[in-house]
Amino acid sequence: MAHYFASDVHLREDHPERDQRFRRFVEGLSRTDSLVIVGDLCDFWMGARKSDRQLAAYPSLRSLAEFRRAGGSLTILPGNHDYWLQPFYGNVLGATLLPDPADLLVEGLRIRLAHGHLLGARRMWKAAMESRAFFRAFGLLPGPFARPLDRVLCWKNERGLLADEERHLAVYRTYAASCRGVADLLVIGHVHRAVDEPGAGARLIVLGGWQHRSSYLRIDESEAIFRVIPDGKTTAGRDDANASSTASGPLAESDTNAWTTHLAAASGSPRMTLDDPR
Ligand SMILES: [Mn+2]
Repeated sequence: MAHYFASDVHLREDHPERDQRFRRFVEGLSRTDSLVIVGDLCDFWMGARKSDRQLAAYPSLRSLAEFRRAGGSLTILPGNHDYWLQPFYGNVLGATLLPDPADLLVEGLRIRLAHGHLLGARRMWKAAMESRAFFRAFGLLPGPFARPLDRVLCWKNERGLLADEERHLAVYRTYAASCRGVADLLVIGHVHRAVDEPGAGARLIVLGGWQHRSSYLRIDESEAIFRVIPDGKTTAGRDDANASSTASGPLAESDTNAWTTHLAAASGSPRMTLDDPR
């Protein structure tokens, strides 16, 4: 059995490739595994504008429900995009819901989980968009009004992306340092860049978005591995330098471009206490 952590899949109907990538990952899990999703599984666009029934029929969400029904452990810590989907996650997918932040003990590793948007780096206008009223109102807007609004929000996100990521990462690093002695790993989302930094306090793992690749943390009784698997065959930079095709886990067979980090050595020997997150 193994424990998996992923975040920021941002499922939405106009990006079926994310659905395919994530479904392949979920279908590769075994029924004895556990999966923890650290927020923003569904994008705001899809979450606000679909009924529970429509969401339940969406392929990768259906595969999550099947994984759960087969005996898999599914835990969701909601993010800023899917905070209002908690009833759907709990009642329809059968997920256990976690508050933000949450602490887990997994194979002896103390893990602090947070989505990341509540740590102090987000802009005021984004905080206002996290209200239930905005979620409801966006869900009721007719398509011809909602689509341009969605495009403006995406454009605004893209335009300031680097600065926004750096601002959040600076806050994450400070927070990771403050977790010294309390957590071995700070596992976080929201920022879509995949990051692994040993740091001075808890080791900082930003799980990374699934917009253009797959990434997840896998912990079993012998090791913890952070895997980032770019889409397609062509990648540049450090992804190739750390290429590995030997790691196990979902998506492992075709992902010769993956980079992996073995955390166990850097975090000291994990104490072998098993504490299932459920
Ligand atoms: Mn987010």
